[in-house]
Formats: sequence, C-alpha cells, structure tokens
Amino acid sequence: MKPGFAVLTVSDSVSRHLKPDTSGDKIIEMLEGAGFAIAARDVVPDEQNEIADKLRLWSDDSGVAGIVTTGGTGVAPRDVTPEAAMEVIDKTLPGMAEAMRQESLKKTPFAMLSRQVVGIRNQTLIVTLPGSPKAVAECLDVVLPMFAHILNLLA
Ligand code: MTE
Ligand code: CU1
Repeated sequence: MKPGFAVLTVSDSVSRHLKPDTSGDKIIEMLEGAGFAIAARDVVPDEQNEIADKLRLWSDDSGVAGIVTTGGTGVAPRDVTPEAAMEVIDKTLPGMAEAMRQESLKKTPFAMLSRQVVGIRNQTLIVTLPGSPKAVAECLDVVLPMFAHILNLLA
C-alpha cells in the first residue's frame, strides 16, 4: 500500500470560502508528483482546538503516514498552528524546520517570521508550512526528499 498523506489548510478566509485553497492544491500537486497518495484533505479556521483535533484524528488513523499543514505559522494574533502542532507532537524534528527556514532565508528575509515546526505523533509525520503557495513550494522542496526515508523509519 502506498503511504498516504493528509493535507490541512489552516485559514480563516479559505474556511469561509472567501479565497480558493491554492496552497492546499500546491501541496497535493507536489506530494503526488513525488509518488505519495493523498488520504485526506480539509480546511479549518485559525482555531487552535480545531487544528489540534484534526491533527489527532489523522495521526491516530493508520491510513495516514504524514500530515502537511499550510498557514498560521506567523506572528499575527490568530497564527496558532505551531501551538496546535506542539500540543499533539510526541517528538520534534527541529532540524527539518530549521532546514526549511535556512533555505527560505536565501529567498526572502520574511522566512525568519515563520514559526513552523515538524514532529512525529504515534507513527505519523507532521509538517507545518507557511500559508502562501510560494512558501509552500519553497519549503516542500527542502523536506520532500526526506519523506520516503522518514516513513520507512516510522513504519
Ligand atoms: N518561506 C518561504 N520559503 N517563502 C516565503 O515567501 N513567507 C514568510 C514566511 N516564510 C515565506 C516563507 C512570511 S511573509 C511569513 S509572515 C511567515 O512565513 C509566516 O507565514 P504564515 O503566517 O502564512 O504561516
Ligand atoms: Cu508575511
């Protein structure tokens, strides 16, 4: 069975249908391009409980090998994705978050404003990415080559 990824877009405006989910689409395009199946996809507003509940639900599901989120990693009052992720993560992978920030800093100084975190809950990889489709692509380019190896180690 191909390992499946779940994709979570964290955005007040996308959840209210005021904006299309371009970043979620980008994540799916890149995961599928790398040969991974998509097990689930959803959108939640910038609410810590809703984000954490979804991460728990998916990481307790044996069909979900990894979760990639987009949005809510910045400094605005409603940016709470890292807090939600840290609520559920058992082991952090700080090196992966730092690698994304480091590579991103070569493209924009604003990369230092992302508080994105990476970690593992149960046997599920959890990766949080910034909100813009550009940031999603730049960050996934850095960590996507590691995903197959991580999933092998977690299986
Ligand atoms: N990382 C990359 N690679 N490319 C980007 O354009 N944008 C930054 C940063 N990380 C960016 C990036 C910006 S402008 C912000 S405010 C933070 O991510 C947080 O974004 P978020 O609040 O949408 O999660
Ligand atoms: Cu920004």
